[in-house]
Amino acid sequence: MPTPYDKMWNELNLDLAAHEGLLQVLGKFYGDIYLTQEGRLKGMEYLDFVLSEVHGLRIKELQEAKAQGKKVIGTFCVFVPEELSLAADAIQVGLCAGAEIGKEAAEKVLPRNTCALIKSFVGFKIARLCPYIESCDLVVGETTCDGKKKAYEIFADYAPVYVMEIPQMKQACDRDLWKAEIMRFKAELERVTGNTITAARLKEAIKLVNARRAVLQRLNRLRAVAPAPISGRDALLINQISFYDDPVRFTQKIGELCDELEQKIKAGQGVAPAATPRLMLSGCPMAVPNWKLPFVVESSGAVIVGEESCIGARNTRDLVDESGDTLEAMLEAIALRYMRIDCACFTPNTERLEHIVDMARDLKADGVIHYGLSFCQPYAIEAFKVEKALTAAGIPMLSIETDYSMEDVEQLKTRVEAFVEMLHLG
Ligand code: BJ8
Repeated sequence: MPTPYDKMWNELNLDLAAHEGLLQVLGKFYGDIYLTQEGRLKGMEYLDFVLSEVHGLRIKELQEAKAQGKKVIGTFCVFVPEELSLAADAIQVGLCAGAEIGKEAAEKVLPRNTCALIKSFVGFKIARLCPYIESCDLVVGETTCDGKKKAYEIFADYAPVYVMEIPQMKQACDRDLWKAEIMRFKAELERVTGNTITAARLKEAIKLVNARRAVLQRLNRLRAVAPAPISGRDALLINQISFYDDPVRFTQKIGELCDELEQKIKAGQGVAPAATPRLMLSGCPMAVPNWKLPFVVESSGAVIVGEESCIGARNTRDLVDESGDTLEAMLEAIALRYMRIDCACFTPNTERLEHIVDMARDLKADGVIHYGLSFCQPYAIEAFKVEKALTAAGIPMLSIETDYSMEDVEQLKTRVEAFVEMLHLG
């Protein structure tokens, strides 16, 4: 079916037939998983709209900004400091990588036993499916897990790629390396955009990104209330959209949604009865449109009250200190803030264990589901330590490994239902 965006997608060199297939699957999936929920917040209409225009209006906005000389920077990891991109007057978008559709293309250049997230971003590019990737003037990779690190070498055959070196430990020498990487990224952004990052621009950017984190922190705090005022599916969607929507507009809209949530809480209204088991998810990020596990959980008699993930609290927990006024002080504050990210690529990574237990307690979670993408070693191995820490805290955990296919939905449902049943009995 022709759309008003066909010309734009064509100019972006998308494979129009395959892209239409992707949009159809996305629309059907969204309808089944999201629009079937009852009593949703009015504020979710904005998110429904943004999602319905995910490859339309937002891409048009990016193209208009590009026509005015702005550059678009794409990322796959929360380590890439958006503050610097904004201070260079660029737009940073998180590239999603949550769909299976480019898998076949990806498996021509990657081993089959690669995690679904990596296959997805490589497949999206090779199969020409993603207008965000095609809009990017630079894609920033990072040396987190081995799979991603090596996949960027392949990806670089198809797109302009720049790779940041992320330390794997958190000692003084690692902090020095990271600070040097921030400076190197700053220079690269200045080269790509032709703009100089000044103290005034960086200050403004720090405030902007902090404001978006703060509103997501507010949302997370409201989810600690029982009965849960918002579904886990909707909260995940909000976090997913935070990666590509305009930051000012998004922050305002989510602020309004939080006001609405407060009203619901005052009225004692929840999305599920008060006795519904409250579960927290922990582990690998769930990129758009990876809504499989939240759907399975919330159709198994539980409600999700938090995500310990990079598309969740791991990305919003820490703000950049806003007190610095010089460029040097602000760059230092950015380096410090990002070094606090507790990705499983770090060793040791004890902060993550502490964060998970604290978060589960704060959210009054009855149990935790640890989510790992198949073939993701960092999170799969760390899951054993997570379980030990949670068991010591008296919080049950279920470990799930899966990918983006729908083949195991029934099997997952059986396991989640048994876990929920066990929580009821306990
Ligand atoms: S900071 S979690 S966004 S790296 S799932 S590709 S780890 S094999 S996504 Fe991540 Fe940055 Fe860390 Fe966060 Fe590798 Fe695992 Fe795949 Fe992963």
